[in-house]
Amino acid sequence: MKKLFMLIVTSVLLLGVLAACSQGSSSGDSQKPSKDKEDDGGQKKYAFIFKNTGNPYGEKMMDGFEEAIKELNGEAILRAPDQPTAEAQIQIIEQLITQKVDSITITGNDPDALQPALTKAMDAGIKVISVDSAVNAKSRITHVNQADPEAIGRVQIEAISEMIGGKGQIAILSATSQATNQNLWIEYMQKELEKDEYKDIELVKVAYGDDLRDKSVSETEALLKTYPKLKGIIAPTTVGIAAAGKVLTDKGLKGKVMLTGLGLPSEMASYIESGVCPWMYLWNPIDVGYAAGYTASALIKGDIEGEVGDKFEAGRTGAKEVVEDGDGTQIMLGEPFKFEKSNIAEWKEVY
Ligand code: RAM
Repeated sequence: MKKLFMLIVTSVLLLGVLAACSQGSSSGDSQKPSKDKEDDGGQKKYAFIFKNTGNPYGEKMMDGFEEAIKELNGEAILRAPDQPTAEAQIQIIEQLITQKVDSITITGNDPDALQPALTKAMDAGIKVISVDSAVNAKSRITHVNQADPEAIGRVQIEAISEMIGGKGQIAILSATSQATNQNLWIEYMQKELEKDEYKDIELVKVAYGDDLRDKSVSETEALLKTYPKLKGIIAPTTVGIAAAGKVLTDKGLKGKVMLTGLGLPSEMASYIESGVCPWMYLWNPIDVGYAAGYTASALIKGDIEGEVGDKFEAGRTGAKEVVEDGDGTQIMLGEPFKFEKSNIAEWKEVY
């Protein structure tokens, strides 16, 4: 009996030692992007960093991201600095590394300046992706792109040209001068403008409202003052286009200075209905944030590596595939959608 008792005690002790050893090895691996980490059953921490606070577009994107993370039983950590700068985002990245999040999804305020901080995050095993405004290919595993940038640039030039009868001065009211998404779209606008059919259109200025409402208002006012013959404004930013819509309305310039660009239907409905902005474009920011959440999860689970040809299911937004993007990769979501008088009432309730 005593022998049996000793055997049980020894076995229990041995099992305890084995369990302690295996726990030790898995916690030692917890910084590495290994399979062990995703199998540990703990709730994953998914961080999202937008450009800056106070932008309803960013809030919609974060709503979609949070919705996806809830479906995935994870914890969503939603952050945005007060100002749309790279420095402010770097501080947040550093905090998230210390917090040991499992993924960071970032809308970059600069293509290159975040590279050291994001590389540090990836070295710590954090899955880093960009969405909406890309960081360079070395700073991320992949990028979630809302719509084809060439199409985004082209449709805005086609629109303003039609609105002003193919002739006259136009200006662009952008976000920050470092914003990768706006800069890429503007590049495609400039390429489009080289076509012969636009030879009578002159792009006089690219102004930067920094996605801040007041600055976008004062930049619009400055454009109108400096270029009294201005015929049209393209604002490829939801903050900029709403500010320009207000200025043109307040100054009674409807029909004199035409407005188009990328806007949130909920913010732009009255200007579309009044004719200040006859039509504009966007995509569904809720779906963009949602698909980004599923992309981060597929990386954490090891379902994809972010390489060309990788495929995964992004919840209600369906099957996705990783494709090429210059020297990196991306997931392309769709085409820009046109909002006009006939459909704005329906969409202004959605986002
Ligand atoms: C603003 C932001 C965002 C952009 C939209 C169209 O809200 O700059 O990054 O995608 O506009």
